[in-house]
Amino acid sequence: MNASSRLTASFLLIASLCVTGCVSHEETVYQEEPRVSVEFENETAGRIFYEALSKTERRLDRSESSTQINIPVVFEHKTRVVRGQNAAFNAAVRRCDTNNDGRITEQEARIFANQG
Ligand SMILES: [Ca+2]
Repeated sequence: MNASSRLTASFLLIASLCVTGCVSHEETVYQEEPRVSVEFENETAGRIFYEALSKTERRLDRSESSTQINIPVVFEHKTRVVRGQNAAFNAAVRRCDTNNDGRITEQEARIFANQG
């Protein structure tokens, strides 16, 4: 095989990879984390917090991120990360418990609920 034939063979190999869809890989990763422990000042604080959390979850459906790596022509890799409900709960607690004392007061819950 001479140099010209090798070049032609390489070109045909790359072209056939492109025509057949190249190398593609797609994966979904589910991430769950333990719930942080938190206490509420009173029942009203808990109710306001959980109502606001449930509105947020309905609006966002589920936390999800996506990463896509493409090396043109030859390789494609997609990763989709789906975060579990505990992650949404923990993020809400971090936002709501503004002084980070592990206790959500009625005032903190009302502020969190009004942030939407
Ligand atoms: Ca607090």
